Amino acid sequence: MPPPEQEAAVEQFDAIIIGAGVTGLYALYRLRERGFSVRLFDEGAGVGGTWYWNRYPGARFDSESYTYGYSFSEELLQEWDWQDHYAGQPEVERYLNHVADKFDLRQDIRLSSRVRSATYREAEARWDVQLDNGLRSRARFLVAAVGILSAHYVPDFEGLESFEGAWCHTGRWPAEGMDLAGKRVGVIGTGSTGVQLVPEIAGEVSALTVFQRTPNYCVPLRNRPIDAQTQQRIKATYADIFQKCSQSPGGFMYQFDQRSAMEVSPEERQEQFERLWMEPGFTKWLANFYDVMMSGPANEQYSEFLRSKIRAYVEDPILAETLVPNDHMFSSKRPPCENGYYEVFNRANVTLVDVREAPIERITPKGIRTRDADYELDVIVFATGYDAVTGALDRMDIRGEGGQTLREKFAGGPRTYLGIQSVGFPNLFTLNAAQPGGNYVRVVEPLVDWVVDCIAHMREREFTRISPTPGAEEEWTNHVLAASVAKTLRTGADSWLLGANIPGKARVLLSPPDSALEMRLRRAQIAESGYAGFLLC
Ligand code: NA7
Repeated sequence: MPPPEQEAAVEQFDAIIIGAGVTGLYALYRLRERGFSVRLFDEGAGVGGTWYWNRYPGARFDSESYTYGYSFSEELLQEWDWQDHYAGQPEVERYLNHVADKFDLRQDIRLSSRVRSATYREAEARWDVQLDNGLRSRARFLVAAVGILSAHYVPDFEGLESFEGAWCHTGRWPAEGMDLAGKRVGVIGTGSTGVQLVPEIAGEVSALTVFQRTPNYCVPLRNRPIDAQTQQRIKATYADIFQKCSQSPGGFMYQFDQRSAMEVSPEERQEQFERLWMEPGFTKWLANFYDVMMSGPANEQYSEFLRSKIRAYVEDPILAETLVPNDHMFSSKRPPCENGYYEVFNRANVTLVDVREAPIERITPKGIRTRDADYELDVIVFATGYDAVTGALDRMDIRGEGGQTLREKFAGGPRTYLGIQSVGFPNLFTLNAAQPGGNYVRVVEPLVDWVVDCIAHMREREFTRISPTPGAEEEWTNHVLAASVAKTLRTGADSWLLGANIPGKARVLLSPPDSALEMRLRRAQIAESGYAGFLLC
């Protein structure tokens, strides 16, 4: 036990939030609105979470800006003019800073404050949170709003420390930028991030080498600025936009075509594929025939349609084949939205290296060595993704009852009830552990509302402790584990969603099979029933 004078220096709050991204900022706003004392810690020097760290050229929404923004304040909706249909990182970061200022959130936020550990003190039913700088605070409730894709992952390539050039991960792109002009640049990774980055820098660098392990089905984003008339229309119809989002499985404003792709004539099917191809964003995915999202012939038809589009972009047919995905089906991963990605490979200064064929063997002082060749580089960019969902929790030392760590508990995949709470870790709300994916703010806003209502309910009843029942956790975890081994599109690709991108990580779905809509309805029922499946005392 620390001496009493040190105890006095420990600040006390009703709730501590970890993370100043879209989830944490909103949780802070809502908790404070209900009269709770709150402190929010974030490692970054600014607010924004994902939208603070991902400053790489080309970082951009794939959700429509006006469907992604917060819905809770009509004043905010009416005063904020989104510039682009799919806002770029600088615009999103400006928006989140505006939110922090408008709602006076900064007074309760401590930036450049990385949480090192959180320990549950059983006798008091409170969490003790310690920062890297040694500062300690305590709160009844701990809200982990750490993001699903925030623990950036750099593969353990031998020799990286010997590299004489500059390198960075896209999720830690320096605020002052990377000096790429006229340089020989290598990009490892062709997920959404690599696909956004590559066309942005191809014209600026002297030579660009793209190291691809798995090609993806990239679809055109077709971003454009929002004109004044459209801006007015958006502002006048926000209620309708959010209503549509709330009724869709993933919080987007699209509805599937209720027809099967296989019921219509081949001509009609092709006409729809071509028409949607010309439309922006995820229409091609989420407003398509419903069975394009399911394993089977409709998905195969659409996957083949997309392969033909890729072939049409790329002049060299052998190169085109390397860019065509053939080991997974469309929709088994969130499709990267591109802006001139495939055309880049027609440029003389761009080389594609297939590292599935010839794997990266090591980083050398001068560049990257694959099985077949040495590539001399001045800069290496790792667009190699994230240790998703559990990674950011694992990087803190979270200890619950009996000293058990969350890292140990989640070693075989998250063991939670509804992704929200875990037995042995009372009063810890893991807002980002295993929630459904989709249009993120639409998914987390109602989740935050639910958690804040639950905390307010506890205050009203003078409860001090909440935890799931072992039975509820077991049932939910088994439900997710069963979905992880079921043969579905989502389990058919080696993606971060299954932990498959991190060597040694358990292959478990990091998001439940249930849609955001189903989860919302389920949570509402649980609250109405007096929090069935949770023990409150
Ligand atoms: P992703 O989608 O996980 O992509 C990471 C990329 O890095 C992907 O192409 C990986 O190939 C590649 N990678 C990872 N490790 C290696 C090694 N060791 N060697 C070669 N290539 C490697 O992350 P993103 O940041 O692009 O996107 C994350 C999400 O952000 C995305 O889903 C959107 O929702 C927004 P692989 O495919 O594993 O073969």
